[in-house]
Amino acid sequence: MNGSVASFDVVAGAAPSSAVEAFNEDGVVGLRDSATPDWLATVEQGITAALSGASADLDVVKKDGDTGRFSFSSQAWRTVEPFRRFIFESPLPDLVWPFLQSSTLTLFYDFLLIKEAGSNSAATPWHQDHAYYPLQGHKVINCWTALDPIPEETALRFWKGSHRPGIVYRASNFEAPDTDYRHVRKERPAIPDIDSDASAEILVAPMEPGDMLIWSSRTFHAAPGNHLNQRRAAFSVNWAGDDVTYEDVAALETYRDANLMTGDRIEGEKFPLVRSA
Ligand SMILES: O=C(O)CCC(=O)C(=O)O
Repeated sequence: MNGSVASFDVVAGAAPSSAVEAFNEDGVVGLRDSATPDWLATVEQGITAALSGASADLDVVKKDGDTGRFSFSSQAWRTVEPFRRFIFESPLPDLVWPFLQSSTLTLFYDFLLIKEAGSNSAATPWHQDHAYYPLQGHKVINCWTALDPIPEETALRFWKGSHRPGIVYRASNFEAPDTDYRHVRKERPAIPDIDSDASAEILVAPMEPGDMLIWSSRTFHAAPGNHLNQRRAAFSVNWAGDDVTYEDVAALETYRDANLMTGDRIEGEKFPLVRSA
C-alpha cells in the first residue's frame, strides 16, 4: 500500500472543491460523515427489507470453509422503499452531483453488499466497474457508503489514477477470476497484473459508518474477504452524467434496458433523471 485515499469533511451539505480535484486526479475520494445516523438507519431498514424478500435481485453466497455469507443485491430501490428514499430524498444527490461535472444526474443503479463476519473467501478481484456496463462515455461514478466500521484489513484498495488513460479493460469474473466473465469482450485488453506492478500506486480506504467513497467507473479497485468478527456492509449508488449513452451489447440485466438502442441517452423509467441544470 502506498497511502490512503484522500478524505474530506462535508461542510453544510457540500464537499469542498479540493475533494473534486482529488477525485479528478486520483479517480477516488473519501467524504467523511456524508450520511447522518438517521439516513444510515433508513438504509438499515432497507437492508432488513431486502434480505427478507423485498429485493427481486438478491444473491446470497456461502463459500466452503467460510462461516459467514456474502449477500448482494442490485436495483433494489425499485421495490425497497427505504432505499428509494435514501437515493431520492436524502442529501446524497446534491452532494455527489458536482463530482460528475455534468448538467444532469441520472440514477444508474444501487448496489447492496454485505460481507458477514467470517466471509473470508468473499474477496473482490481487481476490476473497473465500467467493464460490466453497456455504456459509452466517461461520467459514471460509484458512491459507496459504509454502514459498518471498515478497518484497513478489509478496506477497499484503489489503483491511484488508473481512470486517467480512459481505457476499459476486460471484466473480471468475480466467481472464478481465472476464467472468462460470461459477457467478456475479448477485443478489450486483459487486466494487467496490478499486484506485481511496482509503479502502480495503491491507495487504501479505511472507513467509519456514514463515510462515503466516490470513484470513477474506470478506476481499478479490489477488496479482501472479511476474516474479521464483524459485519462489513455498504450501500452504493451509481450515477451517470451527460456524456453517457447506451451501447446495445450483452451485459447483466441490471445494467440493460431493452427499450434503448446504441447511442441513446439512458434516462427513462429504469434509469431516472434525478437532477438537471
Ligand atoms: O467491497 C467490495 O468487496 C467490493 C466493492 C466493489 O468493488 C464495488 O462495489 O464495485
